[in-house]
Amino acid sequence: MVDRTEQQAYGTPATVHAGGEWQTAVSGATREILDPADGRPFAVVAEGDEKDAELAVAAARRAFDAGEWPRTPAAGRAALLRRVADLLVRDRERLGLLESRDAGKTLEEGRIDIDCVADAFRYFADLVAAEAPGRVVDAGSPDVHSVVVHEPVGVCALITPWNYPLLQASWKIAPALAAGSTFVVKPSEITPLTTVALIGLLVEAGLPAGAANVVTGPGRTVGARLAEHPDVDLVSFTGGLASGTEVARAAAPTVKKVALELGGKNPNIVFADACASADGFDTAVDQALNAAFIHSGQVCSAGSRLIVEESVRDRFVAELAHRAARIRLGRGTEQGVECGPLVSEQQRAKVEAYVESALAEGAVLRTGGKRPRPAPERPESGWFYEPTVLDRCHREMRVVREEVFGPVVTVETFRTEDEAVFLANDTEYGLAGAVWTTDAGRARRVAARLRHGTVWINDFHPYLPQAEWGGFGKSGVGRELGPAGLAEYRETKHVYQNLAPKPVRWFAG
Ligand code: TXE
Repeated sequence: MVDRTEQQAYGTPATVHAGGEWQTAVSGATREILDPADGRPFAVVAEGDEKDAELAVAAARRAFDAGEWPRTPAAGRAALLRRVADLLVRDRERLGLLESRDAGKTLEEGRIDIDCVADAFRYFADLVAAEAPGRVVDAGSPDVHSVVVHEPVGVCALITPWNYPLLQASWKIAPALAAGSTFVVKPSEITPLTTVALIGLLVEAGLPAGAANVVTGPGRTVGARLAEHPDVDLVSFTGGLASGTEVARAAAPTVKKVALELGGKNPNIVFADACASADGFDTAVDQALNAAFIHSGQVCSAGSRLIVEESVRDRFVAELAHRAARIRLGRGTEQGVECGPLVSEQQRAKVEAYVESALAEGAVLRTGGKRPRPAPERPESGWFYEPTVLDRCHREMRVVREEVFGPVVTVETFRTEDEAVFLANDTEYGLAGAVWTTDAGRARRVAARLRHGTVWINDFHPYLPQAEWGGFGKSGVGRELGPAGLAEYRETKHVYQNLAPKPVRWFAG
């Protein structure tokens, strides 16, 4: 049973938001949101279905076709986005805490997420504010004025996952609004709270009614209806490969624009030269730890495949396992905790099954591979799992090929640069990868050969709002962030104006 006072303290109503109104789900259904640290409910949201999706799409359609937002000049749209960023900063503690409780991350990670969300709003505000209104094209005649303009794509369906709930929503919402589009967002059914809260901030910032709508509820009802809806012009999805292909299939008959961000199986290549000095070794191990275990590995760009040069493998893996075993697991809001639980019981069961299959296929467990002992900061009812290092892995293993999305790193080795590149690219995904080396030439050569959307050299995980994010292969279609992340939410139009029209006389009559 949820404590109503606690729910009110977070300020997230148990309603959907369509057409500028907060309202209960049409069916009246609700869903309890569980805290992954103890499995207990701590908030209630509306459990929408297809009917709520219908209402929200109709509202977004009206707001696009007849509302003021798509016709608001760029400076006005940028000003609103900046107001939203200021409100996010004002509410950083509340939202950071909400994200920590909902997604099971540490409070500090929750706060950092909110900072990154504010940065995304500011970035897209600056981008549209600085843009030229169109590109004049030389039509080869003084009697023709030809210009290419970018217009909002229309009604956008935005479907988001549970690992970075507000951050992933903001990478879609901020550019959609910057472009002048309207939207319906459907957050993950298990982590909807900060997205609902963000809609409140958009309303407070003065966004016209109907431009922003949120429907909480399951993917198979709300999400599927949004993806197939004929009045939706674009669907942008972040989540797993299986659901992403479903979304693409549902969207196909209406030929809407589709953007997909579907995760990865990301290589972290460590050359022996990077470990030659004590500092170099310490840094490479520290970053491999961060790459694999931040947010319990529930990160689309997690460095879940360590590909290390054979000559340093034993030393590297021993130190990695030693440090992984010392990571302090617990409730994200507890002082001193470094890593939270997995997001759900199902996710932990999935991780456990992958580790079991890896051991059956011959992997050697260096640390982890089980649930931790319960402790005051780590109740038994929470969905915790120990950081796990699996040595002696090879490319045929399921754990090496499929996205585990948990605190599990596999170790493969190489002897030559070619072999390292081969292993790194030996995946159906292609989201991100890293190379560690002190040889600048090798770093650039390897980076150029990696078939991944982001490549880090001597680093892991940083992203920039001004640089595109997205994947090769089955990691997705399209890009988020950067100018391309704005372009997703636009249509391109060529306007050709003849200043001196005359007959063409193609036809004699
Ligand atoms: O995500 P889903 P799930 C991976 C990770 C995880 C697996 C499954 O490996 O174990 O995916 O996780 C909505 N039509 N990632 O099941 O299903 C759903 O309601 C429309 C990678 O939690 O992909 C939610 O809002 N929508 C990842 C969103 O899609 C549908 C992040 C994502 O849920 C739908 C999360 C449908 N048919 C999991 N089915 C990343 N790349 O960041 C589901 N949804």
